[in-house]
Amino acid sequence: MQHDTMIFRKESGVSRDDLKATVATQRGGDVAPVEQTETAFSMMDSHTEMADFGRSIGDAPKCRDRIVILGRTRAGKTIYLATLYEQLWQGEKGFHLRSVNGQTHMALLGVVETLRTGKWPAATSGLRYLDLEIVYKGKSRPLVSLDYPGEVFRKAFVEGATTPDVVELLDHVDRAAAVVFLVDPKVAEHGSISDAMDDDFGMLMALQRIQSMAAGRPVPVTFVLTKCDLHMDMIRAAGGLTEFIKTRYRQFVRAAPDFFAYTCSAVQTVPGDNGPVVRNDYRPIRVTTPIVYLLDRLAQIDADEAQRKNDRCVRDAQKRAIADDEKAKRRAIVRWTLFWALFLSLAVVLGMIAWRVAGR
Ligand SMILES: Nc1nc2c(ncn2[C@@H]2O[C@H](COP(=O)(O)OP(=O)(O)O)[C@@H](O)[C@H]2O)c(=O)[nH]1
Ligand SMILES: [Mg+2]
Repeated sequence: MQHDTMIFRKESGVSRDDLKATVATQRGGDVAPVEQTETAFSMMDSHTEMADFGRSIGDAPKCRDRIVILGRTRAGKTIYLATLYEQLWQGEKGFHLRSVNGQTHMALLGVVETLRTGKWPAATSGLRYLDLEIVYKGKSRPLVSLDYPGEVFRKAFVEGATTPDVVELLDHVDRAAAVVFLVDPKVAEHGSISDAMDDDFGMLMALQRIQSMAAGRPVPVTFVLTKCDLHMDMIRAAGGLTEFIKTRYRQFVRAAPDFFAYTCSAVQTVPGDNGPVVRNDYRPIRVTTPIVYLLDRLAQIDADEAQRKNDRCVRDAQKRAIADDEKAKRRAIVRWTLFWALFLSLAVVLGMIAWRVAGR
């Protein structure tokens, strides 16, 4: 199976008419950059308004500490996370995944066990958190997925509802230090128009909210097309991954500053009487890649921030040293002035006394 990866990167400092998106198509580690021109800014102003609309609920700043996995219902979130868990549960030293609570462990293990018997797990209903902690290069970060039905996304970002499920989804989104968008590409190709638009629009809204609430700190994003054991031919027929994403998720591509996109397949399937069934010897393909990318970006962002903080401290210390120096100089001038004033006064007094004594 051929899997593709690509990086969309809009170069900063370009004019409105000349916004460029550099698309690198990566196959087996070789990166061949391809230039493409986008006219993205015409959409931006109305997007900002829409983001503000999404921001009206619970807009106090939250601690951005986690990698958040977002996707509409049936996007493949649960199976993606379960296979990620399976792969990293016994991970190498310094790179592994653990559940924060027993429910998450049981839920994911249950999914893996079902998949290993060649069956699909039952769909999750209602809102449900999967709370994990990922350890990478010795540092741990929360990794959280929220399972939610598609209509909650719609209520949150299209209708602007304030129901508890919406508040919970927005709270989840607002805690993102980094985001994995999981998308089933078949929805864009063969799903209903409203589902396809909801996918694109919903992701755009979530992205806009994340960007508008991030207070200048970059929030790295990956865009993952799931179930590609089945969908690679469809993606190739559309002109490849780059073309597929550019043409099927236009709003998202225009709004995202840069993102890493790739195909993945958590499991592989064989045809069955009632649709594809899981091969019990499945091998998760590219499930760790987006997470590693995000963790590396976050480490870089943290390092840059620490460097900036350090530079600020050095600058402040220098400023303080200069101010102290100035103060010391001023004090010395005052001291010497007083000394000479006293000395001269004393000399005058002594002179006068000597003159009087001499005059008697
Ligand atoms: N062929 C294939 N189908 C998948 C894969 N991942 C998920 N699916 C299908 O998508 C359905 C929904 O997956 P699920 O993880 O429950 O989606 P969620 O609602 O986003 O959590 C599953 O029941 C499978 O039929 C995959 O890697 N390959
Ligand atoms: Mg689920």
